[in-house]
Amino acid sequence: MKRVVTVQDISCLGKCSLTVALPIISAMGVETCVIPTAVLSTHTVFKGFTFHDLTGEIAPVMEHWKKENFRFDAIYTGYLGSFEQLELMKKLIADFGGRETLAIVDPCMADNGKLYPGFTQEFAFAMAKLCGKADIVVPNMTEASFMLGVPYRAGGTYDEAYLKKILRDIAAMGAKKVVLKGVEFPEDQPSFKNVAGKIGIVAYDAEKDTFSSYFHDKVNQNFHGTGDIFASVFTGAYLRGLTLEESYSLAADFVVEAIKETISHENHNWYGVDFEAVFPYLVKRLEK
Ligand code: PXL
Repeated sequence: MKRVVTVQDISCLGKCSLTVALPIISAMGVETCVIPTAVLSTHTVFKGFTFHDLTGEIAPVMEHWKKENFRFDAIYTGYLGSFEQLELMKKLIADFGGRETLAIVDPCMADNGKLYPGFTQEFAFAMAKLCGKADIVVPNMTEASFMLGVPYRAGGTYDEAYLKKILRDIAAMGAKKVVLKGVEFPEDQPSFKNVAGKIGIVAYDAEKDTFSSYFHDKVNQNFHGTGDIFASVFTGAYLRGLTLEESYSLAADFVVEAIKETISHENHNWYGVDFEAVFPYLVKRLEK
């Protein structure tokens, strides 16, 4: 069985970070070790959340694991709350990474043109340095723009040439593969056809200098935690041996299924999606 270590916070209620990564990756048949970075009563979109920092535990956990000679097939980092945690993640990748260990970094810190509460442009540049140590990074357009220090351009306002430059510039920071989420073109592009009115993923493989993509119908509702669900399914799928394209397509499809399930209930909650109800879909797709 493949084994991943994922590092992110525990938002006790909120359906994001570790409370989605652990069930999803485990359900995909991959052993999921965790390093919790903090305990929050909820994610930071709620008002009045409590916060208990666990940064001091990270190095001791890593030291113990080194003594035990544990190995991981992948390291997957998500929401990180401080510069110190970014440095610790570089050390985690340096100490446990290598040819047999994939480093996946989700630079989870922004969406819809804005940084999440508590984050700064300086943090985004520091996150870009962590992304430079990764094999695969999975930013959305907002995160990519902040990491590059360029103005955010909303979906549908850019063309293929602009998008390809963003992907190449992110890869130039060091990552081998860039999986960019939430891409929307206003109309068909030279290499991306049948994309008008759709949303999708464009990925860049820097070693091969090739682009690939997956576009699907847009569901007009934004939910919190879907980026974490995407990164978790992507990680699980890739470790289960799916190709890069198959992995991000499955991740996107699963997020859409979870959103559709959520909005099919009249009094659905606003803070996260009902991914728990669509696990059968995920498992069936993996069996194919
Ligand atoms: O879903 C990303 C995320 C994870 N963890 C915490 C968050 C957020 C987004 O705001 O606040 C604590």
